[in-house]
Amino acid sequence: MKLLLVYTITLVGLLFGCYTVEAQQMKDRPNVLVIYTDDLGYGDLSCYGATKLQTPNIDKLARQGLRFTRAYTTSATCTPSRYALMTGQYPWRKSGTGVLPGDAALIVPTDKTSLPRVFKQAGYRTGIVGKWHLGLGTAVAKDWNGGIKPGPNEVGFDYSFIFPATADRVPTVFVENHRVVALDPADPIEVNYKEKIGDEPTGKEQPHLLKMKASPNHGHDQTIVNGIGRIGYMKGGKTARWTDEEMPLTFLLKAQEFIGVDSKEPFFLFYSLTEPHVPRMPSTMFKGKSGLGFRGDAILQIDWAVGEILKVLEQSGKLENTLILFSSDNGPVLDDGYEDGAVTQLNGHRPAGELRGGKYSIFEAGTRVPFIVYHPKLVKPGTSEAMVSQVDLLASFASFLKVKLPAGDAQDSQIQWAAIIGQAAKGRASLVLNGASYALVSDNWKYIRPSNGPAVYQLTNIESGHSEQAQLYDLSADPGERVNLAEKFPERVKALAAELKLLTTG
Ligand code: NG6
Ligand code: CA
Repeated sequence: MKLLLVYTITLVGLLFGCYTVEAQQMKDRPNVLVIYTDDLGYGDLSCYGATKLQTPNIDKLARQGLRFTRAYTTSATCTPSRYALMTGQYPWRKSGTGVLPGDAALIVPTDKTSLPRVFKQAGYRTGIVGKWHLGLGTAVAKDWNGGIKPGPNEVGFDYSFIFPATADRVPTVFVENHRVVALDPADPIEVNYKEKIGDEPTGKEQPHLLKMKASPNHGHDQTIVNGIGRIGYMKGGKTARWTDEEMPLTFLLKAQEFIGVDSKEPFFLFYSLTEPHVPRMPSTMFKGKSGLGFRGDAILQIDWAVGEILKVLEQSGKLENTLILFSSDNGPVLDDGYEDGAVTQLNGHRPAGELRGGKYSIFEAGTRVPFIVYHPKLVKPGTSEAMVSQVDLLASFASFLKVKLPAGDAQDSQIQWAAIIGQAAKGRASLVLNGASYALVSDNWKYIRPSNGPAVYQLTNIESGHSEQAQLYDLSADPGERVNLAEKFPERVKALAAELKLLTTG
């Protein structure tokens, strides 16, 4: 009898103990805020060495958090990088993951684990505010005037306030949980990427109506919205169209609202800024502020928005338990379609820092991006040289939150949680990169597969990395990829080429 009592007490004690540990962990789950910029380069922030502009708010995150020097996106453009971030899968495994037009169908599977679903499974309130660019609906032809789905809400976001593609592509409207915001049903929207629809002016036909000139040959000369020529044609939806100068402020307010909600659950917010992607049309208070043209102004605007977000986190008492991750979807570009002063007023600013190439490129500047992780308790402040990729976030957060991934989901996502919070100095052993060509980074070595194409993209004036010769760089001694060591180390080239082939065909 006595023994039974002891057993019972022990059992209850154990159960209670477990429960309290569990409850404690649940209570302590951090909010997670991913701040994801569009085309921000490795050298674009003062905490990454920029001297021609100052980004004090982001620098503060870097100072109090962990700043990575070898963090990568999977790709040198937006859609594939975002696809990898959302799915934990290399984008080149699936066709149709290149830069999407504004009317594309959703490319993220709705029946697999996604980054927001990891958080949902761990009991989080999930939201996305900002750029999407992963397609909407099941087909290109769709009705923009009803419920537009599937989209972010169908892949794991409880709340979404997005624009469909890029700021330079139609339709230039916000979509909040399936519906175009402020749409007048009497003025329905139509979108077409093949031919002109409606009788609204285009940049090509009536360039005198433009408030910002399009660069020749890029193609930003179709429907004019807010004085800016876009890629693609649209008609209708006049009341719903955004004003570029206001758009980032709208996103900021929506992000702040989401963060500020008083709820028992922690939040996961993917705050996906449009800056400094084209068209750069910062709000009036930032125009001319950087002295570097609208691109520099747009970067100051990002920094300001980060400061405003930090204020709301502080005011709502959430800052001390929020993990903030700041990064970018691909490298920098100056002329990406508009004459906005990015080239003419560069003033010695180096958007890629010491790295070679830029957006679209297989050289480092295409995919190596700013990456800062901040949490006052969880993250050890400092600088990390660990190699991490955004494709790893899914599995890393899943492991931290003890969410089990079904076999086959997020196949390329590695658990790099220890590196991400600064507990491990080493991250990935190797990583596949995709831009103009494919590359394999293995420890400090980078092998670029031979490929055909222009060495310099004429439109953007960016070194692509295309070469018919194999390229091998020692990134520790030569991060700027100046000295091709392929001839010196043929065996290494052979081994890396074989490994890359295996990875990309296996
Ligand atoms: C390119 C556009 C460029 C930009 C990019 C997408 C041309 C010539 N250029 O095709 O302006 O919109 O797509 O950028 O059309 S990304 O960051 O979303 O990948
Ligand atoms: Ca981008």
